[in-house]
Amino acid sequence: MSKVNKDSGFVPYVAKHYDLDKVVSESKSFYENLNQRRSVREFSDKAVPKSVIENIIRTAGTAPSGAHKQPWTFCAISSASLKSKIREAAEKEEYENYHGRMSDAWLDDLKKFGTDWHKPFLEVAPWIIVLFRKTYDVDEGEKKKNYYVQESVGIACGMLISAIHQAGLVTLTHTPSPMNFLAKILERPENEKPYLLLPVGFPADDAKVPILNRKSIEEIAVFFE
Ligand code: IYR
Repeated sequence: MSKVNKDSGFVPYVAKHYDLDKVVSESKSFYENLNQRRSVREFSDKAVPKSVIENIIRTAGTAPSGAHKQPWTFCAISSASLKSKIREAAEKEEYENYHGRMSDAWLDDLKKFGTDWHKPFLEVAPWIIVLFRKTYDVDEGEKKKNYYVQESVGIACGMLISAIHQAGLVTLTHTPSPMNFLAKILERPENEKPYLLLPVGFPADDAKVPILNRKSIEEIAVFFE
């Protein structure tokens, strides 16, 4: 018997009640769906309704978080002037990255992706989502520490990326480095630090992605039965 009194503050969990065949088929079809996801760097400028971006962010906001603090802010940007400010600042940092800040081994590892310091997707994609992590919350002027912020925000990102894919849109995990310029341009408060930038939109008609293999289950999992 649990010692925790769940008479108040709790509700029954609403289970799906799938039979085992359904559990198997759902697990397979979800894998097959997400296995189609690719990071795409070439976007169409076709508009995406704000309601779609709201749904995607709502989905990411269902992520579990340390003590349910939900330590995240999703900034969704469609303003052309803000997108071009972000592109200009990101390209400035990326130019430095590609011209001395990244090691030769790193540049070599990136060759197959065909990336360089030019980031046109930051202006072409109809939306940019910048995810901020909140190291602490401010409650009536008092700092309240959040828990497992990196883990929580990382999980929310994964769910955001999955929601984008499910909607038939594409994205890219872009980490211009250093990226504090995002906090400045978007005028975020002191407790918010940029975590990840994701352009969101439809793929360009002629978008290409590099040929990559995903590791097999044997390579990524160890079972103890
Ligand atoms: N941030 C740079 C470099 C870059 C780094 C990694 I690790 C990648 O997987 C891809 C790119 C850029 O966005 O070009």
